[in-house]
Amino acid sequence: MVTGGRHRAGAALQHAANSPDQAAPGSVVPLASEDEILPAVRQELEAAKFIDIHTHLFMPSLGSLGLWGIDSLLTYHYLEAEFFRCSTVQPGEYRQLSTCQKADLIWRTLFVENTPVSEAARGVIAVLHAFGLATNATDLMEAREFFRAQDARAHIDRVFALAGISEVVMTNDPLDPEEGPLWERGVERDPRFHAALRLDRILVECPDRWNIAELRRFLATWHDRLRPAYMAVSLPDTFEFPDDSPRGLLLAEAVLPACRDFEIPLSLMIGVRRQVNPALQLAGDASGAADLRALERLCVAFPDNRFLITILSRENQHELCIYARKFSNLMPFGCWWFLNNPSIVEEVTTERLEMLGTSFIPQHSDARVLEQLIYKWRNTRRTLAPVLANKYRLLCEDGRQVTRAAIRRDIHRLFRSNFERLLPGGVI
Ligand code: RAT
Ligand code: ZN
Repeated sequence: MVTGGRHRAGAALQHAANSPDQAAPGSVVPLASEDEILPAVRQELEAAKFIDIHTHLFMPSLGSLGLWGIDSLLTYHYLEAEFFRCSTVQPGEYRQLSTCQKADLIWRTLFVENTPVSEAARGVIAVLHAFGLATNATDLMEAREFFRAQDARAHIDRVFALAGISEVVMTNDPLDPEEGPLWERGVERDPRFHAALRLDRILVECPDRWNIAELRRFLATWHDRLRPAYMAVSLPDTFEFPDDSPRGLLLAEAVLPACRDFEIPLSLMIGVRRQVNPALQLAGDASGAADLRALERLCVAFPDNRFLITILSRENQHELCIYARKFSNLMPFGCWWFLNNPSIVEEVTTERLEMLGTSFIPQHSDARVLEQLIYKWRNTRRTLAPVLANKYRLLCEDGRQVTRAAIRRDIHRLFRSNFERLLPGGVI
């Protein structure tokens, strides 16, 4: 990964501006007509390799933490939520089943007895199709055989190529009883997988068990171990700042100073209402509009910190753009979770382009299962091609010629260098 860091941001931007322009001859010739714009944008989006800045995937050395294959695809919590709407099976009964039995049940219910038109369901179809597997089978035999036959590492290469990405950022929780000990023993790093130090268990679940000095030591140890691209936490819609609760104090006096010292951003994912229906487990969370004045106060109080921000509620999106215009240390990213639907991605990205130009990160996948990268990134490209093309068309109408080189440079900024320049040197 090209690394910039705060002090080398200028150099990284220089790179961002130059490197994508060097390829195809003729790329600086203006596109002759507006009809050429959409195909050109599509081709450039296809050709670019993106960085996926937030996933729940794991590098191979973290073993069974990394999910892949048809049974994991079908038991994704987005699909479980949809399954319970279409079945009389209760969550308690469902939990008694093995993963294969759950996957069979979801396949039969959502894919055989219903047409899989929802975003998450269509995603499974797109993955099967990408591998040349039947999309209308009555059982999962063929798909299971196919995934069983794959060599894990080669399969990752193939999935990344199909998804058009070069790297992903994982979500790493040192306090996870399975994950923490693996890192402590020492794991083989894979340059395609960057780490992110996730702090939910500390800042959200039990902030009162920590004091500031202890957390500073913990963050230093885990920063050394993980070399994370950033620290991250998901926060409720009730998030406030400043706040003299244990969480507020840990954030202000341990986490933010640590991020500043290590020169890494803090990612805040704001607006989740955890476990509104606990019977659904991972699928039981909802969303709520937050008061983004908390963000304003954070940016004012910590001008030397960088914030990667994604917000769950649709209602907060315009306000987020306004704050990004006020604070250059705030980088909006992604259309998170319930927002990752074409209708909303189109709306939110259009708004961001109109208010921020290309100074934001349009999307991350949030993939939990390896092959989800394929459909999530394919959908992003499909939705964003006309959104970007429309902006170039308007620019042409207003009298500025658009070149391939400019399109390529913009895509590189949006999907790579806006993230790269936030990173310190030394990130894998
Ligand atoms: O999108 C999801 O899968 C959610 O369950 C969450 O993981 C969310 O993205 C998060 O990182 O908390
Ligand atoms: Zn996530």
